[in-house]
Amino acid sequence: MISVVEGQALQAELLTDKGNLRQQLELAIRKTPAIDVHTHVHPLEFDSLFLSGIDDLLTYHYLIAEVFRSTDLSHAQFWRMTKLERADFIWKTLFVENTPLSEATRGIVTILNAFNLDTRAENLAEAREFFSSQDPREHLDRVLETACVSDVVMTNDPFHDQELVTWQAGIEPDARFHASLRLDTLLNDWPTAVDGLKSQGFNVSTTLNTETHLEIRRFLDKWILRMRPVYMAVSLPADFEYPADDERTQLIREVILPTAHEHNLSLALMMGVRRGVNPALRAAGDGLGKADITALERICADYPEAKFLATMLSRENQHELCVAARKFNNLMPFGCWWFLNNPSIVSEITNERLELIGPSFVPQHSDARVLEQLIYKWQHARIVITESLYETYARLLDSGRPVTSNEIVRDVSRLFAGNFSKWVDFSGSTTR
Ligand code: RAT
Ligand code: ZN
Repeated sequence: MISVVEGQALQAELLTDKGNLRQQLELAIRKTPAIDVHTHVHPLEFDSLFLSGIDDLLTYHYLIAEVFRSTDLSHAQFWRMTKLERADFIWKTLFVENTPLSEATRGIVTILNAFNLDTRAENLAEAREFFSSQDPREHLDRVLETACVSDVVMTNDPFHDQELVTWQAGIEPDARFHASLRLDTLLNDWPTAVDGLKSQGFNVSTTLNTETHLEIRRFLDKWILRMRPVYMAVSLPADFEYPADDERTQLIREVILPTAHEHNLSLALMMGVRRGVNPALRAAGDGLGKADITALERICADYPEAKFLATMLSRENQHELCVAARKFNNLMPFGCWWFLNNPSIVSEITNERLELIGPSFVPQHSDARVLEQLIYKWQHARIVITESLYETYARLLDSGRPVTSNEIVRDVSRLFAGNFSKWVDFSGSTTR
């Protein structure tokens, strides 16, 4: 048995052999629990918002978009099907009649494999039987453990009916799940927000005057008290401008940032989405566009006391996001979002970030919507991040500076949890 002192000495040993370096890194990455900083997963307490099992997995909007690449079926015919029929159809089309080469299809394979289910099955009978026979709570624990995720941040828009009903019923979510207060309706769809605010009893007018600002503030205070979010967030279109002569800028300046300041909350800016590029695809119909980095730079410069998390959807924005983070230390880049969450691009972005800002970023979030997606999204992310870090440490070694296992553990913990928890002042599930 190794004594504590000997163990410490071992961990402090310089890793001058690349094989050993890789081994220690793989171990650290496998064992370090991640905080999943942005998902759409909900715990069981949220009833119909809790998605799990093969039918929810196969009807993920990433796969719905892909199935139309390999069928002549019309959108209308597809939407007339029940959820189970859609899942059968997607399985048959993308997994039986075609090889699941894309990232989203491979994700399903990874999940089935994690549960020892047949990845080449002709139909979904075995998978359905497996998922329906699981005890939901034990299954949730098993998924989080397999994914090695300690904490999950949800997306919670208080204008969303089902969210509203659940929170108003006074639920206490599973302690590993944390809210993020999503501001999309408020900042991107002001007319709908006005109706929603009125129906929740807030006295707002369409014109943004002082009284309306105060009422929105009261609305945010109420929801912050109820949800105890770890940050506030908004997804922004590719043509987002700041400052601009519009409601969004006014709301950000007069209401959102003062609220963030008062409650010590970061604001996550998720830039570059183009909603409804093909409405026939419904939730699968969103696209992307290159956003204007100067909007992000200006907001960071205008509010040096505020803290911003930022992710951008276009590959073309990634390098400038790193450069912006070098200029503004109130800016934390996070994740490889949505259409970027593919090994080739995650690898490129992670390398770029390591080269430009060292270990001072949050490399990935899952964006999972269905519980078991946590398994594939994190397994795939860990493989790519391992490669990027390995190459980085190996280059450092070649330059004459070996690292120790302790340093590897420190870096991986920072990347997978520490950077985020420090940024948002988050104490995690253990202390709630
Ligand atoms: O990745 C996704 O599932 C997208 O549909 C969006 O939800 C996106 O991540 C967002 O948060 O707006
Ligand atoms: Zn998302």
